[in-house]
Amino acid sequence: MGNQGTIYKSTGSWYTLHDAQDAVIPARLKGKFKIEDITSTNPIAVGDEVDFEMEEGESTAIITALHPRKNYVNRVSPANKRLQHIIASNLDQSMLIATLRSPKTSMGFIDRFLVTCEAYHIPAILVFNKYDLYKEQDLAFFEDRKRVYASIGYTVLLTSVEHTIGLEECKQHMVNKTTLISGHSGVGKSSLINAIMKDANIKTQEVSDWSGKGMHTTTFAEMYDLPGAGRLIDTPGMREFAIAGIERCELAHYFPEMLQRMEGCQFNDCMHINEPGCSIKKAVVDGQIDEERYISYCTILDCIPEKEW
Ligand SMILES: Nc1nc2c(ncn2[C@@H]2O[C@H](COP(=O)(O)OP(=O)(O)OP(=O)(O)O)[C@@H](O)[C@H]2O)c(=O)[nH]1
Ligand SMILES: [Mg+2]
Ligand SMILES: [Zn+2]
Repeated sequence: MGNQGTIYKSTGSWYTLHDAQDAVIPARLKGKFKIEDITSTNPIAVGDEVDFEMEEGESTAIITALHPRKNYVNRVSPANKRLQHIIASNLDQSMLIATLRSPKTSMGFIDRFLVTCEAYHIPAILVFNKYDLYKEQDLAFFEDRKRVYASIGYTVLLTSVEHTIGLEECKQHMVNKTTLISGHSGVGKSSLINAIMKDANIKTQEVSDWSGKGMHTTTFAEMYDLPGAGRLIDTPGMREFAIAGIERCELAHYFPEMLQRMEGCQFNDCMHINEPGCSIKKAVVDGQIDEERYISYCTILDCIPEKEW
């Protein structure tokens, strides 16, 4: 008889799963495990629900089946551009940790992240961390971007893990949800999770165990239970966020402010670049669509190859 579990960590060939009683069990795949999605580099990802069997006479398990995923976030594999790497699955929302100082996150990166979240119907929250390092012009920039992204419908938060600013509000957005934490290396993803777990009186031993290992560079995605209900998934910092599996004609659907207006375009197949009667371009000129967001659209579009027939 099989058992059910949830994957909390994946380190290549070994996984850590939590069973229904919350026991932590190291697990791996059998050679013959059926991989349904051969275009991904990892058959099992953090957040996956699986069936497993204990290995005879061992305290380790064999994963025997993968339950259907509610959703997942992936990216082009850095090792092989034809393959995708699944970052995590069964998410309620995705939180991008960005910074305006040390290091600086580009708005293009933020928009590529948001497009991917839209494509997978995963609500996204933007968190600007390291507030304590921001100069006056950074704050003005933040306020301007907050206005733009909030008008599109995204939640935008300002935090300083270092100075404990904005963490309560951040935490409120995490309650009862499985949240993927993403962003460049060094923006404070692990620090944020650590601060939020500590505030909630997680045993200090568990916290220090974990920070000793991955505080500066998290190397594998790992999920943590929030006290009460909810889960946070820490991920390794990513340098780039290349768009995987989105077609040129779909792209505008993943810019909510464009989706909302594209019915007004004269042509059904308008790409919103140089077609006449384009309501998107008009909205950019009229200041209803942010010019930087429109530039992001054009830049991403340029990177998606034309479909081969
Ligand atoms: N000044 C300042 N430093 C911060 C803040 N938050 C985190 N840091 C520092 O930023 C550095 C990187 O933090 P991490 O939490 O390891 O960053 P990460 O995003 O998990 O990085 P990777 O695991 O490499 O992806 C650490 O030295 C933190 O102390 C903040 O709000 N302000
Ligand atoms: Mg980290
Ligand atoms: Zn158009």
